Amino acid sequence: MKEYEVYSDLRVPVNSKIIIRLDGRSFHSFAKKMEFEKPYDDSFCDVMVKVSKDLFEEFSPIFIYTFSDEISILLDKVPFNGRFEKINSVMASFASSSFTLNYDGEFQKPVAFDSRIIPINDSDIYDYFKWRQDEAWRNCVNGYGIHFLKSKYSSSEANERINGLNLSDIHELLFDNGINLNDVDTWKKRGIGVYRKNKEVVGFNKKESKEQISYRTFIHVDYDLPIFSKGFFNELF
Ligand SMILES: Nc1nc2c(ncn2[C@@H]2O[C@H](COP(=O)(O)OP(=O)(O)OP(=O)(O)O)[C@@H](O)[C@H]2O)c(=O)[nH]1
Ligand SMILES: [Mg+2]
Repeated sequence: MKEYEVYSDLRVPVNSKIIIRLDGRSFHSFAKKMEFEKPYDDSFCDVMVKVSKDLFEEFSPIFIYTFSDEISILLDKVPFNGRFEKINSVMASFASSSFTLNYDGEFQKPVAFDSRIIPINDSDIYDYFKWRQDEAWRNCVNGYGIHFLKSKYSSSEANERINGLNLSDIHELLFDNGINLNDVDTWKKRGIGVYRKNKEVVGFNKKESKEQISYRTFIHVDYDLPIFSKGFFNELF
């Protein structure tokens, strides 16, 4: 019967870096049911960060980037010998379990994440994350825009109105109504990064009777990401 497992030979090239992107399934309805704050729910964001940290501890990636209901994981070593089905199913189920363990509310039904694999050249890593960060920004402007319009108009009229506006129109509309996106938390505009950082530790060298500085790495959650540049990624690896 083993021959019926027709996708089991599908492999990711093991000599390249890969990005795995996870995305919450039907989180629009989940957010509605759970009455998440709009446009941003701090406790939901906390859970997504906890899931990202659990993924970081388990799979030791170089970088994790999260906004809204998605998580991108950059790995320099391809896990599970590149077995496509294994990577996608383990990553998605690990994220779903972590979400369930870290979430405080009562579930009406199980949550799920989908997973996709993107083999990536070093030279494309910046472009990938810039693409996702631009999406985080669009999400932010649209999120504040629709939230504002729904406070003034019916849901259908608000949707109609926002469809006729581009990002700078929405920015201006919000500004004219006392909402300055420059004052919004950086993580809402640029997403959140998880990566290793060095910490200076001052110890005492008994033999030489003097203070000694060493470095330890720790997992840093960056709520204050810069707008991504190539330099940001050059420093990570
Ligand atoms: N209220 C609220 N909703 C959020 C927040 N973050 C994410 N969401 C919801 O999650 C959705 C994520 O978008 P998508 O992934 O495109 O939509 P989805 O419903 O998850 O659909 P699939 O991913 O295709 O299954 C957004 O449209 C929002 O409705 C939040 O902080 N507050
Ligand atoms: Mg989703």
